[in-house]
Amino acid sequence: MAGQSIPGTAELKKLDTAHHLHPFTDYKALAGEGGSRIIARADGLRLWDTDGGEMIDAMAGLWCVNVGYGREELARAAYEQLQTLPYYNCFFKTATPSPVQLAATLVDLTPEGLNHVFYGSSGSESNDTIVRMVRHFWNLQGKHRKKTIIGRQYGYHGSTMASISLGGMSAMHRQADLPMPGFHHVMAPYWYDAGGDLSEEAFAERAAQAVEDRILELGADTVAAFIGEPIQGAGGVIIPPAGYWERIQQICRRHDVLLIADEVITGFGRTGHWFGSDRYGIKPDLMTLAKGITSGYQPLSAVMVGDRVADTLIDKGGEFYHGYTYSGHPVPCAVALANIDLIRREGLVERVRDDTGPYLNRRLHEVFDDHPIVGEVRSEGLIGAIELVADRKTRARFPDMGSVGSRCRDHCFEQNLVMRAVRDAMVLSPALIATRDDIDLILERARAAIDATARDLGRL
Ligand code: PXG
Repeated sequence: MAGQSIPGTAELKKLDTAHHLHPFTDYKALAGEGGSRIIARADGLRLWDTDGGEMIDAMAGLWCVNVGYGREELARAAYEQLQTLPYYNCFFKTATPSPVQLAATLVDLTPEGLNHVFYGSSGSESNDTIVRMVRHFWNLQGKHRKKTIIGRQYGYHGSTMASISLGGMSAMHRQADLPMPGFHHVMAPYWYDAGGDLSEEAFAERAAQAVEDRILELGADTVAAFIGEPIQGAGGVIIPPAGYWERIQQICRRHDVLLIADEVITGFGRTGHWFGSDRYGIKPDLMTLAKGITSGYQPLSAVMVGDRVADTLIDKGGEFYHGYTYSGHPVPCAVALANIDLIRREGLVERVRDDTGPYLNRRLHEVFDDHPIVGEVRSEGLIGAIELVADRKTRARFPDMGSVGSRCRDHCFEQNLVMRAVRDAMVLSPALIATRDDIDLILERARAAIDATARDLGRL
């Protein structure tokens, strides 16, 4: 903060509590606990708060800092772009170099058939863009009844009115009187939770069939699109059973329903592939990118638009009345280019696929398979979850779902480990630069936190 002195921790906490409404926060409860932890500095996987406390970040910020903190190359890219051209827009027949270069790079990187890019500054914005595009597309096709979008329970697509509607978070719906008309939700492919005795194959069939059943119930002539995260992140790292995405694609094709892959978390190497769509063989019509596109160093998002939608939009659409002041902002686009370059040069995607991803999976099993309150561990690449349950055999949950998870998250902080709880699942998604030693340290601390939670419950 050049030219300004930074207040001390106590003063910062006081000002924060007095004036700052945080996202997804119970304000009274936070004030009661003495206010926020203030993070001042970060490097690699490490965070330091203003009291000098050091933590290991097993969440890569909010699932986004893929290349880790403190990367000089990204800071330099932003600085140089800020000096050359801090802002110009892409409205009114203009462009700047970095969004153009980035568009070509993204087209190259993403699955075949996605040849156009529309920029935003957040995943939520880009999912709003998708809703606009889908409606415009079907109108241009003369199919004015094709309007409904189907999402899934526990799906998370953002926090604007349209993106909440796409998502399946019931608490968000209740608070905002959503979803809007024309948004429906079906079951998540959450095998551990809803699979009962079904085999993986049979459960994949059942979860995919729920989509087709809903399409038939609504009438295929009214269903515009299906949206899903290849792996559901904020919903609790729900990894789909084998065969699920294949079936979903068959169903979408059969009923001429557009397929939207929300890759905000699964993009840019998280699963050990550039995109979750590569991992599961998904060929989406539209794809949402954000977070890892800049490793969180700058706000940026993008919609990758498949040829079918893009061709219609371009050939028949006339002017598309949609865009944001910062669509294609040169600074985040320059940072994204540097970020992608870094991921490529350091071979981070291959490293996650061949080494650290499989290592995380093996160690999760070694550390937790015998634990009295762990029902399941699961991971894919460097995204994973540890399910805390009352009964390992019956998979019975603890009463008051979420309370054990939040207790465990507090124990993680006591261990200087940042891990997030989703209901009673502890989730992790460390930076892709994590080494085997980092993974060992994360799991050692996670084990200590889960042990402490089990002791609180009289289970250890
Ligand atoms: N899609 C997916 C799959 C996401 O995970 C968004 C869209 C929205 O992106 P923006 O940039 O508008 O936030 C997300 C965001 C959490 C958490 O606590 C997850 C997200 C955001 C904030 C918190 O898990 N995911």
